[in-house]
Amino acid sequence: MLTVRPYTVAVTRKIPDCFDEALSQYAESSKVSLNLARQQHQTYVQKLREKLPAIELPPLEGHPDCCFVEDTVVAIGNTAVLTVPGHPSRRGETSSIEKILKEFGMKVIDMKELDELALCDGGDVLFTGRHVLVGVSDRTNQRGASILQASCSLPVKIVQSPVVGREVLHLKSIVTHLDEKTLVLPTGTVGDAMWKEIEALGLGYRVIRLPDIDACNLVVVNGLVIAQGAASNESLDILAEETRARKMEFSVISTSEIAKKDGALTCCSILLDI
Ligand code: CIR
Repeated sequence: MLTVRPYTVAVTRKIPDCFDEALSQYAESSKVSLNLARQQHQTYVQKLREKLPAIELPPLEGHPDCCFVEDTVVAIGNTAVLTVPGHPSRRGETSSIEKILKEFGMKVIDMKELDELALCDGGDVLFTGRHVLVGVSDRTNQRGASILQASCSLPVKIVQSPVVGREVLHLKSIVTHLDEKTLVLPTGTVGDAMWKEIEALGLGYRVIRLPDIDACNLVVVNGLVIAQGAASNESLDILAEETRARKMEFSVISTSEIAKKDGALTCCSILLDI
């Protein structure tokens, strides 16, 4: 069994005081408990720390979505493409991320300097270890995907799906990977539509279909698979079995407050293999 290669450090950002003003297009609107959101975020960071060092950047007040650091960069190996997030309110989040990536000695490519019309949220970019799958969505356009194709050392495959940007926010809201050969998608029409697109690329992925979409956004870090507590028991049982079969660890954490702002698990960290 292949395994994704080890990550060496994670970058996270603490939740700002203004978090209740973060964007929310897909979740049912309800007021966020800032305290609980911070507790849940802290649990997430601690969970990552079981497997690698995790840096916690201070919150960017005035940027309610700043804890969703995944959207600001696509980093593979020593190269990082700083994105232009698809939603205008999020564009001020990238410069402090650029700073830390440069401190790590990474080669940073600034998307906006290559094409001022390019857009990309990291949540639309799935790095499986073998490929980079990019979902074109409301937040990521073809021009952004083309820059990734020109910048990444691995094959970058574009997934045109009618469901991303309509039924779900990002590609990774609906599909992530368990290992280099296995993707995780929901059952039902939304998952069917996405799987049809990916299968048509002929990349040789197997698929695990889970009964609910909340279970399909997994963080897989150095042998640990983290799932969202909002997932159904049926999905969690399948994941527990699949991770056991791969000799991986499996953990479930609650991120209910983060989900109120359309945040999944992957969005709260940048995983670097530098
Ligand atoms: C947004 O709409 O941009 C944020 N409220 C949520 C971003 C979640 N990002 C992610 O899953 N990669």
